[in-house]
Amino acid sequence: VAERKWWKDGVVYQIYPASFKDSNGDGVGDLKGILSELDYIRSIGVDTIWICPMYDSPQVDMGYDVRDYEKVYPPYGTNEDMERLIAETHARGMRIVLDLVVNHTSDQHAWFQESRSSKDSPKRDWYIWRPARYIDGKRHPPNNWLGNFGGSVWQWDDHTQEYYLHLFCPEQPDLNWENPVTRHAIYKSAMEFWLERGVDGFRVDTVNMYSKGDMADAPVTDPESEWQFAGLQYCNGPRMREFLGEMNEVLARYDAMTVGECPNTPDMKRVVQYVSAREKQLNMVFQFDVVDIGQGPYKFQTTPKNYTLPAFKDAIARTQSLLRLAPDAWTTVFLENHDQARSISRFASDAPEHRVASGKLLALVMCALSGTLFLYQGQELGMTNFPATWDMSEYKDVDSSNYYNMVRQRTGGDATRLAAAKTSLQHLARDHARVPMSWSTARYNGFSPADSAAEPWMRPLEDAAVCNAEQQKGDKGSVLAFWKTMLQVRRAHNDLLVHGAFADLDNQHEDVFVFAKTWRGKRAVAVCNFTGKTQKLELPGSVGDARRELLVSSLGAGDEAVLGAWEGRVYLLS
Ligand code: TEU
Repeated sequence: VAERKWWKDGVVYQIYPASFKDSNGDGVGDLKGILSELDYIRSIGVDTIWICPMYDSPQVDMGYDVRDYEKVYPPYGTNEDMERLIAETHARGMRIVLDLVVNHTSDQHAWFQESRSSKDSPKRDWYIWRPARYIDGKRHPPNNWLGNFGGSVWQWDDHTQEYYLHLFCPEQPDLNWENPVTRHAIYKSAMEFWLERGVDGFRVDTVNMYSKGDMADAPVTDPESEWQFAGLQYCNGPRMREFLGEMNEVLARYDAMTVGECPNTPDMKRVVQYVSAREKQLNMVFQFDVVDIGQGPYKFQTTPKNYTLPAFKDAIARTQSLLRLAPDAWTTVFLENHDQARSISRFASDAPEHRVASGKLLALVMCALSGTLFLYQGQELGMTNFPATWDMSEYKDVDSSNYYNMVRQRTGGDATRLAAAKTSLQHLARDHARVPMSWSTARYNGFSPADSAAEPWMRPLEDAAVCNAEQQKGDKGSVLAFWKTMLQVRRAHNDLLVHGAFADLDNQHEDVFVFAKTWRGKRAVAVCNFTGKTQKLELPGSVGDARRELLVSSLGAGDEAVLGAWEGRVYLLS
């Protein structure tokens, strides 16, 4: 039997510091802002907070480019503010985890500055430097890999006449995990420094990219481009097990929890190796199955129509299957984070008449699934993507602008192709998760003080009148109120809902998601209408014949035989 751990039954609330709450009116969220809302966070019913990178950074990729692991980014506050946040979180009986970003640093990090200073620098080998390939006398990078933000993963350095590797922006050079001295410096500076100050664990960024294998050319899948998708090569390389085992020894000394980000891993056996307790690697991972639905091989090369409910069910079934594949493995439940568009807009309906029901339906689905649950700021309010009417200047993310510029370049500025690119961004861009939280109907939606010196760094949504925290706190029919209800239901039926076995009961149904949860003798069934029309309640034979008792409905009392638009229900069976 699997061991019970706090983080298994936990519910984690993810905070994006720049966009959560601005206490001092500079237009950027900060640690004091987070402190001021800890009671709000706790009132939702979560027990752990995860803070996205708050480290000193030039912010080329919103803090995922760390200049100094041991220092807080000054606009967010000071190290003292951070220590206070840790203490105040603990004082409320909650835990706090940080983002661990150690696949790469900023190019401004002292380590990289030294590394690039000369080929003889003692830190040269802390990053991944390679000579050029010359073909017909012309200089080429060492391989054809496509970066996560477009373009080559190699950047030419004039000063020392070599290329360095960067799987993300050129300003995010990859650390060389092959070097044991580098690894130990990482553990000390990025991990132990904060573990000593009391943090309870880490969300581990791009954790499966540390070991890059032989770095051979990737197969050509995009003949239009010089750079080819290589995610299956630079993820899950041959030394991952060894690196994570070593990292785990540090974490174990502090009994720290880990959740690793695990893209490009279709092989479930590989996932099991990361999260099975006896392997001593990570506690759990974020698989990308659900959030990648409907995306093209190159993320934005897709249309909003690519999504189907059976694909959503399959993706959920895959992540839920971890509990069945290994009794000591664990999984996660999430539909949003700072890299994803809003779930109501992607998986349900953000039309004004369906938005609240959609938000509640997704809350019900998530709370009925097994694994550690992750809730992203604003999701508890039913925040949606920003509207199509906003123009390109409102997109601040490097991922979005690089894609748009690439399309412009490739098509010579073709208006139709550019319009399609913008439609895709409207559907999938990371920016939608990064707009300021809607706290109230005050100026700037209460994100910044009304008399702020500066405008918020991203444009606040215009719909705060229908969606803000202050109003929802007092409204029993709100998405927020339903999240609170569902988290209570989840806790009250912890075995069944958090630890139970999942079964998709009607995989091909295009409109309704019916799934069962079982734990020892207990059984529940969730039935969820993923359309804006009513549906006859139909339960498959195995559960249809059982005696059922309504545990919760996302719409409240209605006609038992008919599911309302975007309604979800959970029944207990006996
Ligand atoms: O994301 C890594 C990742 O694999 C992606 O989901 C990435 O955002 C996507 O490929 C872009 O289209 C992590 C962080 O969550 C992300 O915010 C950072 O930008 C990235 O690592 C680099 O540190």
